[in-house]
Amino acid sequence: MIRKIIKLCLRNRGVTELLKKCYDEVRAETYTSAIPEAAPIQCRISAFQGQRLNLLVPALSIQHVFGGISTALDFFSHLSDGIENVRIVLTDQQDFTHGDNPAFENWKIGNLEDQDFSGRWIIPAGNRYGKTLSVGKNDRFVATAWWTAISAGAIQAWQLSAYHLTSPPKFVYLIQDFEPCFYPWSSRYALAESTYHQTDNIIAVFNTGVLKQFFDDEGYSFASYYTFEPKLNQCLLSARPKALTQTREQRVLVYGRPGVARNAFEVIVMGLRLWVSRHPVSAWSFVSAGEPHAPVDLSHGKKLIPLGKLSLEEYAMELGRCRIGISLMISPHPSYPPLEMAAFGMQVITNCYKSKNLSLLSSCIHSIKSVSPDEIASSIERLTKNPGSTKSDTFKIEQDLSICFLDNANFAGMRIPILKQIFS
Ligand code: TRH
Repeated sequence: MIRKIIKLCLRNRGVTELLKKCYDEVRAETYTSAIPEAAPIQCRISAFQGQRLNLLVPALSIQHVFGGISTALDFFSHLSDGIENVRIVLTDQQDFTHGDNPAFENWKIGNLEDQDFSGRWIIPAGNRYGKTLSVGKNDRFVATAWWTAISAGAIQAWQLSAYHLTSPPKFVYLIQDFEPCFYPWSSRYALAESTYHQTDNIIAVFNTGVLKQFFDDEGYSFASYYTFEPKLNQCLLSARPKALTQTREQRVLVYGRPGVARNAFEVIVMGLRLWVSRHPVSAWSFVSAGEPHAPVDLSHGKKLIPLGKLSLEEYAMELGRCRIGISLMISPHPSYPPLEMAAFGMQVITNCYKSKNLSLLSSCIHSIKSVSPDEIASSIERLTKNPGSTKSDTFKIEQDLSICFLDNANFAGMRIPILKQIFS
């Protein structure tokens, strides 16, 4: 069909002009002046007097839960431990059922318009136009992404005025990446960056010291902050012993998310193609996990086979089966997959970014300094020549990664001080 249209256009200038006009008109009509995710959450007075902790998170359905949301939920579950009244407000999701994430089957699902009840509630707020959230004097908020921080700031200002408080309540801001860089220079870039200013009434919680270091180096300052180091997902930790009984294959696992720009899928594919062109005959196979995509031709009969988003159990089995992993993250945050691959004894290719250098954490991690197809192909070259043992040296991995990744104490010590700060 597209080929037919192109042929028609090439033959007939008038058609080209007509199509161009249509295109410009459609574009003009679809230009938007709104950033929907940053639409304010309007509040209404609540008679609810008790202390209540609220998590503002974009989504909760299992297909949206990767490292970022999973960590936010884990952090919130630690912070809210022992607190009777808790809400999870879904800022981007319009509907939620227990089937969307069975881990929350004991929570009640409400609506923005509902009156207040005690207990644990999930409130989808993706469709909030003309609706209000009931907010009491003692509601406190945890933001988890830049647009949720904008909402938390607006709610804070509303509480100050609606309840005639003498100072604004503080909110917790879980910072898991330098989010302006998720966009080109743009409104979203500017809005995301704006959340790192005027931080007097914010308690920042940084996912990793290396990310905090990046903020310091860039000149941002937070009056009150905490940092924690990532830990291995509980489900992966449980699946690890069984996964490590497998014999490793000549198989490369790519963290493949073509839809997430910072995972640099295209460069990985270019690197794989380059390596295959240098080794047209080999026994290595290539799989990609993270997001569904079409199989990618690597030439010489090799393909990058997509496995899609695996369940954590299936992902664990791949981690125990493949020898080499490639997982890029063009940001100051380490991201979880390179650490997970190393924790399962794979040889991992990832990238440095400013002061981030994961090679310092484990001898299994090989961080490339410049992200180019040649660097990737050369790293694969080195690792295929010396791919390590077919069994994982569990003791060595544990020694390498225990401090940062395999222990469970990452939120210890911050719960009580944070609760004191926000509820004082
Ligand atoms: O949420 P993420 O996309 O990434 C973010 C980024 O690093 C972000 O910038 C940072 O803010 C935040 O994490 C902390 O998730 P990430 O790090 O890519 O981790 C992916 C998780 O998804 C990993 O813990 C395991 C899981 N996973 C699956 O469930 N199935 C799969 O098939 C794969 C490959 C991973």
